[in-house]
Amino acid sequence: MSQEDYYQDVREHHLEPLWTIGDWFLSNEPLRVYRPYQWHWSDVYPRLMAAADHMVPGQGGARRVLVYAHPDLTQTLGTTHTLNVAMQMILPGEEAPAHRHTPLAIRFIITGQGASTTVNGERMAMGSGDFLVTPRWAWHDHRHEGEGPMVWMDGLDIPLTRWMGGMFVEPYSASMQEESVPSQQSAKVFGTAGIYPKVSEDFKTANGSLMVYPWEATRKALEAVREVALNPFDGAIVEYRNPRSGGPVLPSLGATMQSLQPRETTKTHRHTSSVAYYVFRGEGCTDIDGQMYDWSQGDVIVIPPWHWHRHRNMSSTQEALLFAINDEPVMQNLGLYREEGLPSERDAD
Ligand code: 1HN
Repeated sequence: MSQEDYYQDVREHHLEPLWTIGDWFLSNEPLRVYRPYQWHWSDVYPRLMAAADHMVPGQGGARRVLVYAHPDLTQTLGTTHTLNVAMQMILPGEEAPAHRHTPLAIRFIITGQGASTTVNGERMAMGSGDFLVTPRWAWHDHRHEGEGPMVWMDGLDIPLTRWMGGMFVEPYSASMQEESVPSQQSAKVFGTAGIYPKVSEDFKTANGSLMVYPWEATRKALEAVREVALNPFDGAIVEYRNPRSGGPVLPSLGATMQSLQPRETTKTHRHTSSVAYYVFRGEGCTDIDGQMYDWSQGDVIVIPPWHWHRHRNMSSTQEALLFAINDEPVMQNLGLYREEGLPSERDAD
């Protein structure tokens, strides 16, 4: 058989000779399959408000949500290759009906007062800066009994769930859930940071662990960390964790809040996890592989795996607060997490 015939014959049988594939298959480091990307709040906010003219939750769709769909990830509508950022808006009197899905979710509350989310019968109030958890396959609905629009960021692992073949969704038997446990039950049981309840293994709550992390607690933790333990790559940073397990807040999604002091510049690093930042407060810029992304309040910025990056707070007076979701728990669990600082900065001040 000639050389040419051999290769044709092998490929006709859907076999690929490894020696011909090239370096992308076993690349010596992660390939760049999608770019860093930024969404500006000035582009998102008016379109989110205008969505009120086009849909009402529960009528022709369950949620008034704009999904951040990365232009390089059109097949999944992912924001990163594993995660989605989405922005949700609900108006006074509206109800976003109960459903459950296998993608897990977190919510980071941006503006408004008087809305609540019920997760498996546990109702939680939502206030600016609060962080709420919706585990996989948990019933959840949202309602707004206050005034003015309520806006929050959703973070979900939809692209990961889809590629893993685990996507399921189910509507609830009624429009909204009944409250089946005291409201904020998880915060009452698990909400005292560092002092863990010594509950028995079969202790029953609606959701098993802490479901709402109020802004006041996050802010206090950040301030304490800022005084004693700055991270060279992230400034003062705290991680949302599951107080029952001590592990990440959800099995495939990590979340952090960080504070950059006026004019603070972090050192450069890269890691195999992907991250989507949401600028909660302040103005600054992030250098991603030598390209500058200027950000201000409300912007979302994606850092794909293994891209060098550093942050800078551009204000000389105001603290910058960056909320972020990441897929580090997935990478840690698969033994694929790696992180390194830029060698040239390693011993420099
Ligand atoms: C969803 O079900 C919610 O339940 C929020 O609040 C955002 C984004 C994409 C798909 C489903 C919610 C979502 C979502």
